[in-house]
Amino acid sequence: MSLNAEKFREDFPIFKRKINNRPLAFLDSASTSQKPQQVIDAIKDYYEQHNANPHRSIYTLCDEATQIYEKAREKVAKFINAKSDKEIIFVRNTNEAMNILAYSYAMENLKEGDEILLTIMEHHANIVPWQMLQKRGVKLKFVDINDDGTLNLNQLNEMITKNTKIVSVTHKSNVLGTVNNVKEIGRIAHDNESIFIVDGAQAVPNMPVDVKDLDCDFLAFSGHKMLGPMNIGVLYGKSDILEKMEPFMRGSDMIKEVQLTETVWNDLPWKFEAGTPNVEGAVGLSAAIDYLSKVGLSEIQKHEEELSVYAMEKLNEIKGFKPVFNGTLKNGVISFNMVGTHSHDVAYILDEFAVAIRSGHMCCQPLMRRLGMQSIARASFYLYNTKEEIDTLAEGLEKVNQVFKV
Ligand code: C6P
Repeated sequence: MSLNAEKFREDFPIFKRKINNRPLAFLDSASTSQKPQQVIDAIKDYYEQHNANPHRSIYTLCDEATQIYEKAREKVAKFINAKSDKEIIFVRNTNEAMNILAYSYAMENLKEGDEILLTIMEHHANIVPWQMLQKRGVKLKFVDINDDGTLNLNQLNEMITKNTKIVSVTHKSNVLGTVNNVKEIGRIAHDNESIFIVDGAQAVPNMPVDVKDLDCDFLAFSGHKMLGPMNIGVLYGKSDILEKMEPFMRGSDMIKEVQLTETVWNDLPWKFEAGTPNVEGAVGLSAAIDYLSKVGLSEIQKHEEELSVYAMEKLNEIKGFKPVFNGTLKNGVISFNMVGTHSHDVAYILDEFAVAIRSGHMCCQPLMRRLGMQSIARASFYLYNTKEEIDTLAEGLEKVNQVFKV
């Protein structure tokens, strides 16, 4: 293996835990990752040494809290190669980022007859916020997938029209593992003068993502899937577009001057950050980025590929194992069903072996319908996963077969 996962595991206190007297095999990082001691310590240190409400006074602690919060923003900007930290808006998660874009960009700029081009593999976070635009006669269009789970780029080319004002696509599918050619999709979108949005929730934690290289107008991602805490995420946006947008949430800290009946908005990025910010989240995300950068995103991606290849070899030998797509995709996400067994039963039985996987519709109901399925089981890998954990997954799936007499 290219990464020494055993060594990384020592940094994660949760792996000291036993579940059902067995070591934890956590194969659900696409849902949320575990947190290393370095992230936990950074948050603890912030509360023990520096806590105050940033941007609000000039005493020592307040100044430190402001510096810490804004340094975290600079770190995020460097991590995704943004032009400036003004392009980094702290949000709660990918869902919130998409809602900001739907309210602050789409509701302000789109009119009847305009179109938003999405894909059938989108997470609900990149479908549901756009649906409200239909009230004003905006049409949502969905590009299909090919038989191997890749995106049908020919169809995307055919479906984009002069009315397509927004193209919004996931970089990596949380169900299929498909990594979309977002650079090419962005080129198509921009040739058409459409705004190009990338859902980076699954890509940013697992592979190098460079917003200048992708030339996306917006990128959304969540800290909790990349070793950071919950409730901190990022909306990246090109500053010239963000400058022209109205804020979504209004209140304190996002203002320059308030009169009784009108307000002058603050500069970027604070215009989009109403109220006391999540400093603890930013601190944790910053420590998570340090950790990931030290390991290397390309190395993490390679490790996940190696585990995926190993898993597909091993699991394909098990009777009744039906991967959603048979081994063509090697991106750290293995979605499958066990013949004659509901995915929740699979997850329940695997828990006996301390194997944690996700089961259900994966917040992708339209994709599930397209695949003719109601629910699936999903194992997903990260830097701390090992081949031994996949062996335990296989052991657990044999037990599933015994219980359901397959
Ligand atoms: N997918 C999964 O188990 P939030 O919840 O806002 O942090 O992330 C939403 C989201 C958006 N886009 C993609 C591609 C995602 O995978 C997710 C989250 C998790 O697959 C939880 S539903």
